[in-house]
Amino acid sequence: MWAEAVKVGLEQHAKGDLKAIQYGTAGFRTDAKLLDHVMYRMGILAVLRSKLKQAAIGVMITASHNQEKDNGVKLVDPKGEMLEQSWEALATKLANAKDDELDIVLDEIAQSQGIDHALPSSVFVGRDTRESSPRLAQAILDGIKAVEGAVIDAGIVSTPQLHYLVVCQNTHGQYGEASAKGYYSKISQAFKAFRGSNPVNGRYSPKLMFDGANGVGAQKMKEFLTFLGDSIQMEIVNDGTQPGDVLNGDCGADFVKVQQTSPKGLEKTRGERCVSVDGDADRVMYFYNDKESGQFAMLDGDRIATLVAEFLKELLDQAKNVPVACVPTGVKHLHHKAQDFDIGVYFEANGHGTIVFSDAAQAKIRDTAASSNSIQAQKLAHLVDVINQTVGDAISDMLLVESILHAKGWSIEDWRKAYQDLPNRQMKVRVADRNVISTTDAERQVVTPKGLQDEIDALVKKFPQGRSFVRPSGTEDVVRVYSESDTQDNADQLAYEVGLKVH
Ligand code: 16G
Ligand code: ZN
Repeated sequence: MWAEAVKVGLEQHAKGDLKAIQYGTAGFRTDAKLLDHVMYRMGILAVLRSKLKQAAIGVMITASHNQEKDNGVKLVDPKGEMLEQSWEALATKLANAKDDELDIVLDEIAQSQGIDHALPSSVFVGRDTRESSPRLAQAILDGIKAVEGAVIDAGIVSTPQLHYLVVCQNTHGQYGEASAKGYYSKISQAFKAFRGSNPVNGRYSPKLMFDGANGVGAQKMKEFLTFLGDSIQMEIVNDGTQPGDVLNGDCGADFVKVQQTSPKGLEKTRGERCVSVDGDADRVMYFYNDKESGQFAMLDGDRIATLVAEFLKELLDQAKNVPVACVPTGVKHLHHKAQDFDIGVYFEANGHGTIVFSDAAQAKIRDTAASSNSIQAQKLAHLVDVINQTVGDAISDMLLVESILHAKGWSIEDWRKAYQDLPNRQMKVRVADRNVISTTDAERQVVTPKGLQDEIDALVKKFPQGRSFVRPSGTEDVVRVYSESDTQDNADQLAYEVGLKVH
């Protein structure tokens, strides 16, 4: 059964004595040199998953905002979701199997999952612009071929484009046409229909500066612009075409968020609305430098979430409060929870997020838009199609924000003035073992070590409007401390004092 898989594995994609690796929050991610055998095996695993689900599966090669020398791989489930958690363990097991025990582990997986080998399969493979990505893509294709799976090579795509392709394929075109052209035309048509013929409105101007992180986002944005016509006037920097351009090097959404400063090429902007995306274009960050003072101001995922939620509330003409829910850190938890609502809006502060509509809500919006003269219903129906509901999508999210700012006639300063954040601080604390800290209540209460939560509570009480949370990171060997208070000094002091307790 697995003779070919073992043979090709041994001869071309051997693991040898490389150390074990884990399927983490966002798939496997490490130095690209260590990933060849992992890719090969994930190609095989994707075929098995496709047979089990009787649907197309996606495999994306990217290390997102990590440095160029890293790479990674994540599997995309049939509805566009991240790989089901129970399979993360299978992926880890397969990736770490000895070369000559590949058949044993594959048998175990196939039998425990009841996979019928006679069934057909289909796997979409996409990759970002990293130098290592074509070679790693080939390893995945070799894996798929070794178990006679069927592959659709999507080439260079953004992560959200790959999710979109998988969903379109599995819904037989109901979500859109499963091609790059299908993606661009669906979103751009909805964007133009929502906006109407006048690109200017009030203090909103269609001029926008775009930082492509020297990655796939820049390439895809350029393709997108040919569909958007003059509804947007964009200047792209960090497009990866200039000598010395480095993926995520002093640019991109993560750089802007973490450094709280403008990326390379946009430092000298004054007042212009600027946007940064990350290395696989699933995160977006807005910012500007003040016209007069040049002071940097950022509008992150929190700002996008509130902008969108408020606007949807207005469109729906509901005076009621918007219910809020909390989940542990990580996109997969957010996406899942958002699906409990008719309309679920979620964004991480880092700029990853989207809006999901239930089937019933979607049907109602479309019916009302078609059967009544309600301009609001028609606007909402267009907006639904601007959104890539399958996963956080930097470019689709950007067009959503642009739509709302245009509708409100807002400049980026108007947006920032919508509310004032409490001063806050995020801090990393290095500890011997981050797992001694465990939490509950969506990571807002510490359970162990015993007594730590009481100490945090006591400190928080000393600070006006104080709040502080502590949790182990899911991606680094550190503990994260968050604090807020009435002034920046107080927020910093609170974080510092809580940090001391964590040590
Ligand atoms: C990963 C997650 C992100 C989460 C972050 C938390 C995906 C695609 N990304 O980047 O959602 O916010 O990890 O990392 O799932 P932390 O626990 O180290 O703060
Ligand atoms: Zn990313």
